[in-house]
Amino acid sequence: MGQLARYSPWRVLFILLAALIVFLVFLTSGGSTKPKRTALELAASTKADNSSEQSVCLILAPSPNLTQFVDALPIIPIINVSTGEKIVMKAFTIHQKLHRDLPPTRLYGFGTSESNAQYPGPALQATRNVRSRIRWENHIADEQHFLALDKTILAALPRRGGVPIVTHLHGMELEPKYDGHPEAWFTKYGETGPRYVTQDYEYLNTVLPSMLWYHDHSIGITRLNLAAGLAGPYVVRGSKHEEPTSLPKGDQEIFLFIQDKQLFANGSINFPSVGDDVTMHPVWCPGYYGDTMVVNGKVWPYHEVFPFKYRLRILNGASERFLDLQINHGNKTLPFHKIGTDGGYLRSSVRLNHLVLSPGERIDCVVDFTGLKAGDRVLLNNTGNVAYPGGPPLDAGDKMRAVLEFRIVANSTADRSRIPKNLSDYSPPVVPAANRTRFRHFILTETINNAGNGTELLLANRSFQDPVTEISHLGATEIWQFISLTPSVAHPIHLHLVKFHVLDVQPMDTGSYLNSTCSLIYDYGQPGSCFLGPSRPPDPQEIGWKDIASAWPGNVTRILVTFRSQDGSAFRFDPTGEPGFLWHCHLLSHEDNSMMRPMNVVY
Ligand SMILES: [Cu+2]
Repeated sequence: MGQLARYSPWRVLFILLAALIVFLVFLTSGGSTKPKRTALELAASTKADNSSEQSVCLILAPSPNLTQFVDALPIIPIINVSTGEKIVMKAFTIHQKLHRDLPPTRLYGFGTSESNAQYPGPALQATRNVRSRIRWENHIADEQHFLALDKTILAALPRRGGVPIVTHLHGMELEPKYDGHPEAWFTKYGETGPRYVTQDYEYLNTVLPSMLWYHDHSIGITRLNLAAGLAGPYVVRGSKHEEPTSLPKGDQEIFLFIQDKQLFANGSINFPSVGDDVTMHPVWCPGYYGDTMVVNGKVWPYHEVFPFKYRLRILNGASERFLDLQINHGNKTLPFHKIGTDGGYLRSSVRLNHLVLSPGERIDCVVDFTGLKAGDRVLLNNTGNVAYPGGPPLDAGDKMRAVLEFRIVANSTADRSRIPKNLSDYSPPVVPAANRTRFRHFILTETINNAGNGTELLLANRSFQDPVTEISHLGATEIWQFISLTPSVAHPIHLHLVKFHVLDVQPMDTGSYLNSTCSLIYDYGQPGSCFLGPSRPPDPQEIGWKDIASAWPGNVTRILVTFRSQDGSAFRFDPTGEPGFLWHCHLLSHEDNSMMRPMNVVY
């Protein structure tokens, strides 16, 4: 009690109550093993140097001990959205079995009807430069969200009940009224957010061939709606002149939608319902790290493959968990051949032994199982630290080290696919002269309370409600510099409307910067400079067109963005209208409170 004596009786009462709730939840979850000190708790205890108090947020009751690789990987069904017909995508409450030994889990899912609504939603397949029309409908009848809301953060709170949703097509160039603005939400009961314009969206699919994804973006509850399942892949296909035709296709092209979840024994989702600082935010937590890996809606599935090449289009749909992926066959590592990014193909493939994928990020890669024998098992593994990159590593026996098992089955035919030498005419960006470039810089910070717990996250000390400061001219080229002052977590920064490139990353002395005893206007090596070393170019994982890039802690990360269509032409629509666009951190708990800013473009 010595530590607790520093706090008011109410705070002591709360901590005891929270501990009791955690204990009761653990008992009712059917857990039979003693909860051990997990990497999550270690992350919590290392988070605050000035406090021995643990984060309540990160101590969730462990999920039931589910056997890995007993369910087949679901293949996400594809819906063609470039037929000329309007597609209606409907959100419903669904109950879906995530694992052989779990009762069905209550989720929200998308489909064209209640009977085919699923988590994740179907893969929407568009043809480049052919318009898609999608009407997004909300059929979720719940009086309120089944996951706990925090009413102290700016959030969609309908007065007449219901669950607000609004769908953002992440990576698409489009008119703002079709962008899924966080305040353009709507409920089943006809109530709409203050920036609602329409729910009949049009996508011109002018971006280069690539995998995008659609997901909910409702203000203050995005983390809840994504944990509940409102997301799915969206792929833009090019003509045969725009895409290599020899790559693995058909059954040899697989969408992998990865999320971590924490589950109760009754199948339901275990999501934080008590915040670290209840006086400020009774429910909101700065992060959610589940202890169970879910791929395409199944817990640790397996997938049978031939000894052929496979194209994996991987999407990290997690709230906060970065993935550091490897493919292992016994002691051997199979390389990933990276062929594309969030924003399309590279010029030629890059061989990588591991892949880091932030929440919101996608990778297009080929893995070659040639030479493996029937019966061989190959694992898609994860070594990403909890709180990436500065958090503690996963324990040797942590089940989160595995994602998916590939099982080799025999096939007497030949694999006709190949990775062509030349994938596209992609070339790295040319940096214009400084006098033709606008520079913007942003500090990325987390507000910490006396107990060392985060209470909000900010971009340039501004929140979502502050007036628009990022107003860019159409056609302008800008360099955005992210000065990340948070100690351990990278913030994956996503810009709506545009694609960009990572220019470079440069280490800096955040302590001296915060004390104003150095400056970033001096180059590395000059007296008074905050820089601790020269800048490094984007590494092989960061090259290529991006719509999301990690701002690394203790570094200045620079991106180059031009406010025109990805193919270099002017936008074929008016991007200047209401309700405008956004840029934000894609860690969903950060985005929800309040690491998101409006962004407008003007003529
Ligand atoms: Cu963040």
